Amino acid sequence: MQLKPQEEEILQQLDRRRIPAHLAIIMDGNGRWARERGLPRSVGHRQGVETVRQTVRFCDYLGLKALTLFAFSTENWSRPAAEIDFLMGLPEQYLQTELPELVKNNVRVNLLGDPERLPAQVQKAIDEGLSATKKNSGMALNFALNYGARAEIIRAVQALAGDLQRGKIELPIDEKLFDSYLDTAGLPDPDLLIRTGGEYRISNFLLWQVAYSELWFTPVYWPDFNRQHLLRAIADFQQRERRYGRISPK
Ligand code: V07
Repeated sequence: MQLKPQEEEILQQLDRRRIPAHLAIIMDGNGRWARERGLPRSVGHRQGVETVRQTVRFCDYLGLKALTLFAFSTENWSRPAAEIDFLMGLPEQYLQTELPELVKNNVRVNLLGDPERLPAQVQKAIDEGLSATKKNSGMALNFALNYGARAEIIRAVQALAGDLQRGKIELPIDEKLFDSYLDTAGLPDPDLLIRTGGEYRISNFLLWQVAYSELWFTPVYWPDFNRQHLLRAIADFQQRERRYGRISPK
């Protein structure tokens, strides 16, 4: 990958052995990016997809094990119908151009969230992406679509309660068992959560999984987020001391 000199410089300073295994991103600020340029929101979303393309490539290049992107929340259904229609075309558009490269690079696509409410066409496009990459053993690329963390937790509890009733599992219920019912089963928890767009909230994203994640916020709008920003986030992540509630060893 051809990097700019400034990018090379930050990369040199990183500890390549301490790249976060799992990065999660709340991709916010597309609408405001467009508005500030006098452009329709759809242009911001389209530019946002371009940032997704670049980010996925770069994370794979850096050797991340998992990348989770918050693409559409359960709350986003309250947006105008025309905007939702446009957004629902993006998964197919993205996969149409990127799937060959994802397959070639051994990336595995996953979906987080409840697929039931997604339009049939979106489900079909994503199913194709899932099946074309399901045997891949490289980076896990997770799209959270019609996702809400509380709804995910409730779905997990419902499935778990069902299995308990049918005698498929036994008490006690511990964290590991509960984890296996979440949409993120089998993935490590995110080491780092990035939110772009200047808001300082988790907004019902991966509530259980981010219990110990480092949080990194930036005012940069998602369409403007680039490799340099990502490298800075990782550099900051590596500067922080992760203690998981223990006291400092010093
Ligand atoms: C969406 C672009 C990124 C900024 C945030 C909102 C708009 C990629 C996908 C996607 C989803 C599933 C999939 C492949 C790609 C996507 C939506 C919105 C709804 F399998 N970007 N992106 N989906 N945006």
